[in-house]
Amino acid sequence: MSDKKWWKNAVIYQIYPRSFADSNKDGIGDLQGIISKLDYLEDLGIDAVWLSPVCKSPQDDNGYDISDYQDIDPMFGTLEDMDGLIREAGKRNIRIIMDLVLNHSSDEHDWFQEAKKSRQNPYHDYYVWRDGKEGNPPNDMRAAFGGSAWEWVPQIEQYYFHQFAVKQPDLNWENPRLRQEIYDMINWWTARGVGGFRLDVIDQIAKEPDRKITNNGPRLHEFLRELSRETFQKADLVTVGETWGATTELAKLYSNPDNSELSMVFQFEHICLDQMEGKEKWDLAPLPFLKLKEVFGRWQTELCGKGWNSLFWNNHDLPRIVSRWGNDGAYRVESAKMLAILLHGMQGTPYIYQGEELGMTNAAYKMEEYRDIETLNVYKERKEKGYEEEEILRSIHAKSRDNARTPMQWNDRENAGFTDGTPWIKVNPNYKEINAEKQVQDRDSVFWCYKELIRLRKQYPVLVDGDFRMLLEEDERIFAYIREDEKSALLVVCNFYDRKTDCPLKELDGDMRLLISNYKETEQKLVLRPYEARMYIKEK
Ligand code: TEU
Ligand code: CA
Repeated sequence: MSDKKWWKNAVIYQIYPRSFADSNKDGIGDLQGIISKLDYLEDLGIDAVWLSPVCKSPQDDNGYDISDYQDIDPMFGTLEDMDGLIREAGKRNIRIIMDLVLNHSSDEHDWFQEAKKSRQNPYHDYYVWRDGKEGNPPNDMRAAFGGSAWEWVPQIEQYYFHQFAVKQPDLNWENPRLRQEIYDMINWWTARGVGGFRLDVIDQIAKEPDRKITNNGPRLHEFLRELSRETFQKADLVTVGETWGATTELAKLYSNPDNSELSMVFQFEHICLDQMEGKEKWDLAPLPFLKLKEVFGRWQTELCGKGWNSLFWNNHDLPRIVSRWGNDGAYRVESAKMLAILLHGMQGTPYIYQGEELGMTNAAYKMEEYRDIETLNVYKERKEKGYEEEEILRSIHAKSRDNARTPMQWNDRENAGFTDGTPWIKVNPNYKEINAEKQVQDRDSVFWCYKELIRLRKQYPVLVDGDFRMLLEEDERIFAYIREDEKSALLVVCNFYDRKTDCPLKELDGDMRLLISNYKETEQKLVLRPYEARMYIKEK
């Protein structure tokens, strides 16, 4: 391998704790629930688990609103449970990656409770305050979850800034005391044995609201370098930043191999393709397939040797990939495997979001069955704007974050084996057909395809180090590429659609050995059946 970073051939599994496994019948997943499923994760073969936030929180945004960074929310368990999880995972060579929400806290955090008492309070400057303009907010900036980004606090006659919900006031990174408190907190978690961190909306910390700058503010990389120096660089951690505003140029800074900032970032260029240009994710548009290939190809080639990619289709904010760009009807299994093979052949660290390894699907619920703050707000907002009910629901069915948040489907018993109580959100009714128990026993399942892909990544260094070349760039149905190092060439060829298609690939010669595919036998090498995907290797 090019260098010894453990996370370069790692596969990371994301857990959304409240929807994973419930141990105490309150209908909400928890840390003991996760511990009880570690054998399943070990069997799958993953190296690390990224836990969405489990710190103390009023749960206005499901834990992305933290009121105490150094305690566990009682809903999930205790600090002892967390230590137990780190220890038990460690026995299975699985590291625990925590979610750091550093752009904002909850308004119930002690810092904010103090900050809003008076302008002279020592914590006041931990947040971003401005005076109003003649009873109006300082400007017209909007929050991500709807409404103004400014909230008035009558006691001190000032507005505070929030890029997300009203209960998520933005932290002021300009303040060195705040930064130091954050570093101390991170080092405290590292000392407890945490293996890494995912950094929530990290490119928004250097905001300058007076100039309407949210992400990529002028001081961003200065802050990141200081953060990294004071914390991450002191240990062998993996760090991944969530950066909606990343370009390949910026990603090379974030993931510079000199380790001055982060290990890698999540970039969202491919994720934003199926929406109307310049509009919101709710404004649906078909996926431009050639553009998808162009985006992946560009990230693969531009970061090669100069940075590091993360590879993902899903997370707790995104719809299920098999429903989104695959086919969750007749070809659910084939298309889920195709999307897995397509992604896991590339360079970078793959992330698997809970249930993705089962081909779990979106859930088209009735409005009263949704729980997510963003979904509830967009419904209200679009109703007020006069959108038709049907159109709003179509967007929500396609893009609601709750698509990813329905309970993990463990078996075909009540509530999919997720809880013996009443689940906090409805279980997807297809759990009798789609569940872990069934798939673990079935070698042809989506689960086994993921398991095999993880194993291959450990076995073939070309998957980690090989450079990337896109093939058939102009083909309207086939996604094909080659990865190459001194010793071998690895070929991935996928039919992205539900119609049989000819495959004019000259690279597909006799010396290629099939490593994995989603159909039992290859009938004709140069014809791809619906969603057919194959990965070949050729030793030089
Ligand atoms: O998400 C960042 C973010 O920008 C989201 O609002 C995203 O745009 C939206 O979910 C897509 O529809 C992170 C977390 O992943 C998300 O769960 C949190 O709600 C958000 O930050 C605030 O902490
Ligand atoms: Ca519980």
